[in-house]
Amino acid sequence: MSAETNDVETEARAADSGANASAQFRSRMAAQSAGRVIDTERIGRVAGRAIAALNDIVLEEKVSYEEYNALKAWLIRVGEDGEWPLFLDVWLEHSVEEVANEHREGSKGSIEGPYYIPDAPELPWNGTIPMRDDEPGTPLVFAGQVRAVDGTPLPGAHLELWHADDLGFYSQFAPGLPEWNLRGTWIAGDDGRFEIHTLRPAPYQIPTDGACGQLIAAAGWHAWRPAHLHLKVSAAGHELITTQLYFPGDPHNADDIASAVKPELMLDPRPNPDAEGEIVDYDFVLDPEA
Ligand code: MBD
Ligand code: FE
Repeated sequence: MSAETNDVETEARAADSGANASAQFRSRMAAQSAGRVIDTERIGRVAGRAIAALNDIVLEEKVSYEEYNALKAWLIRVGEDGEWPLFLDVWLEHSVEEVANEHREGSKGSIEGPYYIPDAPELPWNGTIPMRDDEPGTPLVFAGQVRAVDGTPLPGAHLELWHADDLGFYSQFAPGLPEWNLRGTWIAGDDGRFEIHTLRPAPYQIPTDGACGQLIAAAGWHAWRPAHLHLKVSAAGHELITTQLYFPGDPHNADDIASAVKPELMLDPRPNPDAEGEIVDYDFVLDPEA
């Protein structure tokens, strides 16, 4: 472990991480929103229901002017800290994911969260994730096969993996980490098989020094997500799945702040008989493209 590198990493500030997440989101949105048609009826109904729900809470809870002004100040700070992506992904995305994936017969999905970066370096089916020479953590071999719902292997499937390091930080969202640290894209072999060489991620605490952390402290909640791997798995003619995988025994599997754990997403690692660290099998099943 390099003490020097990690000292820098732990100086991560909520507002810097938030600014990066907001900028990333904006650039990806710009590409998607060209030519989008505004559905006035739909927006009127959904936005109207959201506003009505908030008004009901004010009336039922008899919210005071003091509380209303505290809310206003807090919302302003969410924007200043760049934490709208974090706030929405932690407290709302899980329901959007549920709706988006309810038709699927294949693998279960989970939320993307604020820290995905497209176009991570491509690796062969059995490649090692980009990491520092002295990257701390337990080696993890993550092996499996990508198949269609009818069982046909999907050669050349892409598996994008990104995860936190042993201190719980993501590259490009904390200082001092190489650009693509613990981010990669594996290309499955002719049989749809992959063998990813990485490290076990640490549990992740969302930034405590920003607006979201302020809410968590004021509400008496905790800021933890259980340790997780983020994945996007895709193959030609099939629907891309965005998901996360978890590790048994994590203290926050049952109370993830982002409500993104599902029983089907639990890994079952065992000691690796051939090398230091752990090995785990997990297969992905992709639905056909609509
Ligand atoms: C994360 O790492 C994450 O995965 C989510 C969903 C929210 C905040 C941080
Ligand atoms: Fe994450």
